[in-house]
Amino acid sequence: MSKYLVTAALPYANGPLHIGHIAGCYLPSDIYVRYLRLMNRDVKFICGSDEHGVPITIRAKKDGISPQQVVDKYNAMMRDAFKEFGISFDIYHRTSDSVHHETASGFFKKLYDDGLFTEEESEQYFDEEANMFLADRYITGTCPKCANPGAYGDQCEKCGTSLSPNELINPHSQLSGKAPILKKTKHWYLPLDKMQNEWLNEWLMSKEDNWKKSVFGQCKSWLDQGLRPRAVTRDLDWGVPVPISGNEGKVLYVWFDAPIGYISATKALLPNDWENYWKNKDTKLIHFIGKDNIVFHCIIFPAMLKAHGDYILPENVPANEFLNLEGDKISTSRNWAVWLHEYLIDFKDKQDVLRYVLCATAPETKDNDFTWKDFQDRNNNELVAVLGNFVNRTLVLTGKYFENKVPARGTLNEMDQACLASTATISNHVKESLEKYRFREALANMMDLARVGNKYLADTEPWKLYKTDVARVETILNISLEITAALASLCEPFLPFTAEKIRSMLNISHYDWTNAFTGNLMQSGHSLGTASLLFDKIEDEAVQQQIDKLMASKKANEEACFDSAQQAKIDSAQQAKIDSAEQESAIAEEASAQKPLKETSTYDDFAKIDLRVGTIIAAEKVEKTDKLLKLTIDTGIDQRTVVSGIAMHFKPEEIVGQQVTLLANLAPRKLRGIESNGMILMAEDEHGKLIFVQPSVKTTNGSTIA
Ligand code: B3M
Ligand code: ZN
Repeated sequence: MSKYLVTAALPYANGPLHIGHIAGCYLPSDIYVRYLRLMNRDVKFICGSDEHGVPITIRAKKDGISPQQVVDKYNAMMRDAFKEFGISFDIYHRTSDSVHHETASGFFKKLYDDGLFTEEESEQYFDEEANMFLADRYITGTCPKCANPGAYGDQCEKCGTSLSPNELINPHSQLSGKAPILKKTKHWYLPLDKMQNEWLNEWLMSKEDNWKKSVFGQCKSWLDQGLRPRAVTRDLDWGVPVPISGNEGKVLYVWFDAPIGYISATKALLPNDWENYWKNKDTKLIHFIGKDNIVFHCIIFPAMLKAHGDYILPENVPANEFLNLEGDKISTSRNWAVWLHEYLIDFKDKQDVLRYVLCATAPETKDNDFTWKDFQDRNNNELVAVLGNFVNRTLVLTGKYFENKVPARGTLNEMDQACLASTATISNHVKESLEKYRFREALANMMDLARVGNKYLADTEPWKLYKTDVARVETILNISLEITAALASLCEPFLPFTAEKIRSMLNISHYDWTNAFTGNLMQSGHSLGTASLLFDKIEDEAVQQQIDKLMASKKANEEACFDSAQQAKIDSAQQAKIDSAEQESAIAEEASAQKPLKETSTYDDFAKIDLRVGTIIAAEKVEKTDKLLKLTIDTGIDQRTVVSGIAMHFKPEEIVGQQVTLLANLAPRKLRGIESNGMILMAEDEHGKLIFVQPSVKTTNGSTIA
């Protein structure tokens, strides 16, 4: 029988969990594992905190505490929140544990001894003021692929591209804010270029039919660009030390050690049996992650495992897209998030409501939006009105008419038979969808069964029949209880707390998922437990409080943004506080509300600026970017190329012929290899959509604006 190793991405222990993390990988993996367990499959569910790397040291600097204190704090916090939310890991480990250090170190040493790494001395960015090499998130700059100004030295989180610091445009240190210098250092590289040709290409291409389109598509595009060797060590003082003598001050790259964390966690869970999973070709290894982790799990970690020689490779990597919040990207630094630990306090005992909403709106195939209004609606109109209502009516009527015992089933009419048949069909659909990682679909199927139940009660009206035909009412409630039992079972992977409640109301303890539904879950004469409401209505005030909380963080951000702008002017060197790149771009985005006035500029400053009227005479999308349009502008003096970040707002064909205001004497700048000569002035309308700043009547191209 095959075994399953299901992993959920190890969250960085640098902050609390939010709904984006949950919807991205923890809830889907938990649903899947609960399903496998119900099917009696041999499964181990592995997770833990990722406690190394720059994300941790940056957080420590920011909070003025040690990296160890950071990881101790957040590891405990996340562990508790997961548990309370019903995420049923078999182990929640941590990469600072000695088992992990030994495992990661041993893994590296084996690859090193086998001569698999290439060793290279190269020039890397160094911050002279901080006296430190700038690995990964210590350096930010503009992404060469999508022009995101806050891309990290190892990855652009906006477009998902994996980067190395020297690819960033306009790099600057997150420590001093300054442009870094280049300095020589030695590192070890995983020769992905070589591996691509040897086996990676072929292996990944064989996944086309089984993996999600979005996941396969990302992998394919990396392969098409050609993989490059990737450094697996860093000049840092926090992490797993490089186990080669004479290399003090170097540690394993966090993305080298973290996935090995899945192995160490399994070792900690099963000290004597872990190899029976990791080195057994009958094990299906499945990684649940968010889309920003795809390259690491689909290319780099498999390359490491294969290089080691005796490990299995992932069977599937069902990565999700991103969840947004109230129309905006979730952001830790801007506090634009719903924090799991706060939710668990504000909505005590409502874990399943959030589980339901996050599964129903899961970003399975595209980014999706969480809104508090939708949360309220789904609770009130679906959980309360459909699932809760059906279960409640069934149990209350049975209590009232039949002393809380399952009544006998008489001869079944067509409607009864159809109802049982639907239950069987739906049960199969739920299983099929779960098997294929289609959790939204599975959940919707489960809810369809509650709808079938409600319709059955509405059509048969047992409360009217009771006076005239008790025998018929017995059958109707017998069937209704049968559906309730099926619902208890089917909702278990999604809504484990609710399943437990229904189980206790029905006084049953066990479900059989391995066999098809036969319609004999409840025996007549069986005594039921005590009925209680499964869900209650969420009132406007409760969601308004949450919305107010978000609005307060929006406001605090605007103030922080204003303060930091002021501060920057007073002393930019002192401003060497580490703002994450995310925060920087967030501040830029935040500008949607009215920005404070900039510092006074002199007439001479203004006179340097050459603003002209021009006309867009051609426009096309810049390949492989979401944001950029390449425009040809007739300026009256010349026809020139301007690359503008407006592709999300306009289709190229819509804007040809528009008159625009052009900052015509801006120094040329290369974007995605295209030289841009000037900048188009834009404003925002009240919905945040960009609009052109243009003369109110058609004017001659080249007219100056002053
Ligand atoms: N800690 C990134 C993240 O939290 C990283 C995942 C590691 S999985 C091995 O998004
Ligand atoms: Zn990018």
